[in-house]
Amino acid sequence: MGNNLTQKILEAHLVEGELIPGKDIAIRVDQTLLQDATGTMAMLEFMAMGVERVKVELAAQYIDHNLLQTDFRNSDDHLFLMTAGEKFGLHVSKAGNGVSHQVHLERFGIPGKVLLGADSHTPTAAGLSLLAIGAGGLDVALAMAGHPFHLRAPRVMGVKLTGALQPWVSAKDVILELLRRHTVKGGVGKVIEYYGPGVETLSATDRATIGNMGAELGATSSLFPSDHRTREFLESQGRGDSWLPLSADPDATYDDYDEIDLSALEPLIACPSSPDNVVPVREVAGLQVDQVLVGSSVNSSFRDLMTVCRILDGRRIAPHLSFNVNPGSRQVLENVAAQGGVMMLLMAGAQIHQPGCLGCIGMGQAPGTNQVSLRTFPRNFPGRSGTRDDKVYLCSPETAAAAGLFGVITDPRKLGELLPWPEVKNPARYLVDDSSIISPLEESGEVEIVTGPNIVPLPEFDPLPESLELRVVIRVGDNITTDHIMPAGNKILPLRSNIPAISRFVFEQLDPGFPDRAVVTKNGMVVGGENYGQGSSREHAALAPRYLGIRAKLAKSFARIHKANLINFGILPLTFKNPADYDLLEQGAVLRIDSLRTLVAGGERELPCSVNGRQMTVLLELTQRERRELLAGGTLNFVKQGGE
Ligand code: MIC
Repeated sequence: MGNNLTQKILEAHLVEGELIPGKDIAIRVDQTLLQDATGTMAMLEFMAMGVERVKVELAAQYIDHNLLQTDFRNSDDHLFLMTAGEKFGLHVSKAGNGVSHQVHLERFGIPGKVLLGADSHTPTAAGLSLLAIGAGGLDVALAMAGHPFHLRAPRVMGVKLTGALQPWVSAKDVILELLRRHTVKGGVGKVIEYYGPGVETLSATDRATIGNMGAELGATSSLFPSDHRTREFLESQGRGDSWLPLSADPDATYDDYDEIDLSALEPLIACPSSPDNVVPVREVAGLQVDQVLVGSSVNSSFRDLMTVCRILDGRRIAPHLSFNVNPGSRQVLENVAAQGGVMMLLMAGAQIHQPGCLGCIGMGQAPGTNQVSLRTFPRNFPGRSGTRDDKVYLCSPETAAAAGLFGVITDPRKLGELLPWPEVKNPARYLVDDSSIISPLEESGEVEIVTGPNIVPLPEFDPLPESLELRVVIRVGDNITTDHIMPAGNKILPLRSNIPAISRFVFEQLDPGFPDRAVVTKNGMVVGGENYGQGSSREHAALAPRYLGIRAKLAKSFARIHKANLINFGILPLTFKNPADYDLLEQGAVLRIDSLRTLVAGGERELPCSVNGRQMTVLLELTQRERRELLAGGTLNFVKQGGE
């Protein structure tokens, strides 16, 4: 029986454990990715480890999130990251050079490598056949310091692609179809591996689109074979020598199967306010649109932007509508400009922004009250745009452009009445300019790290106590996102390196009284439903609640990265043995666990406890290593005490 590609890459990187789904394994990391919003904290964590230089083949630091300089803070943080990057041997991509995911594809990705990134959309690198995994900043800092990455061996879901996409249908529709079928928790614990004859009809950046939003399925990663399309992209970047062919064995098997006939797909759209709320575009056609945003984290490649340019060429954006373009990188913008695309956008009435994440993380571009916003972004969680009760739809660049012209949601196939399908070919050789990437210095001993007042030292956390009396500070429902727990946006993102300040915003949208109540409670607990903590990799969604005194989260199930972040910062990630107990644990209820350290150290899965005096059982499903981290009060304490 042959191996699938995920197994092959994991096997080649395995340093501990066996590749049996669900079992703890550790893998060697070749490349790391930090962006500025998660990177300041990750860099502080790396510095706390006392390592002189990064120990991976390639470490990249991108400045792409905190691009609005409304005061000194973001600028100070960027200087901190640039000087720390020089000191420790990272490549630093400066503000304005583009979104980490797109730039990493262009300049650094190498097929078959393992990439660990402090951003849940790191699997965009699936476009170049990297096994790319999103993780909390501390896990990435550990990898930079030479530690392996620990995870549960994933199940591998093989998705067979057949046929070819029809005109006006594109890669975004493929991943929206998977979200429609499998929901935002359907990929938890899995790598989604694509195979079959339809794969070669997709370019590297099409594959990147699909990999990016695999994060919305909750998947550990997504993977494509490395073939002639991969080579074509690397050659167009002047990096053809990085190519190598990679694929599953012909007789490979998978743990789960699915199949998509690309020819049968139609344009799809995710309705407010979840990426899996997917319907055919025609079902919501006619709804007035106020704002369109193309680009950012996903669908910001040359092909995507140039497709929009060609559709808008010689036409005008509907008068009431604001149409915005956020290029994925400076390189994309330069190449679009070289082919006349910038003029097409300007003459059509579009606004062109600097390359970067921008509205995708709520850094500007918020829609107005009751406005409908169509975005090619990966996420439309409630309020993430910066506007409460927002109405954000996620769609392909083709659907976005159609709405731009008609002013209402429109099936892009209707564009066929105006113009022939503009099949955009990627340049055989992109214009490449790396002057906005600062390469590591050979000798960095003299470099001084500049730390502005916005960089506040990491809080210290105490070890797990022998017993805990935990009061429920908030009880929430299913699919709570990290945007609910620790919102982003222009006001809060600049506080990512200042835990005391950012903790004031925990659960801001759902319950602004949460931080004060948590502090008064001292040993607090959060109760949640299914898939608690889905979405971003931001470790602040664990770190800030921990700072406020939250010691446990009890949920029906957890999203992968959030659970790892909870352990990293010494928060017990408990699940219900009997999900009906959820009803007993309303706000104010008290759960008591005795002999906690002994139970945790002894590897007990079932923890007996009492709620308001009544007996019940909660589950702690952790590996021995994770248990030791929790006992130490978190992973940083564990590592400082010599833990491996
Ligand atoms: C996101 O989509 O939420 C982001 C921006 O990519 C985040 C990173 C962050 O919170 O800084 C992510 O998913 O990890």
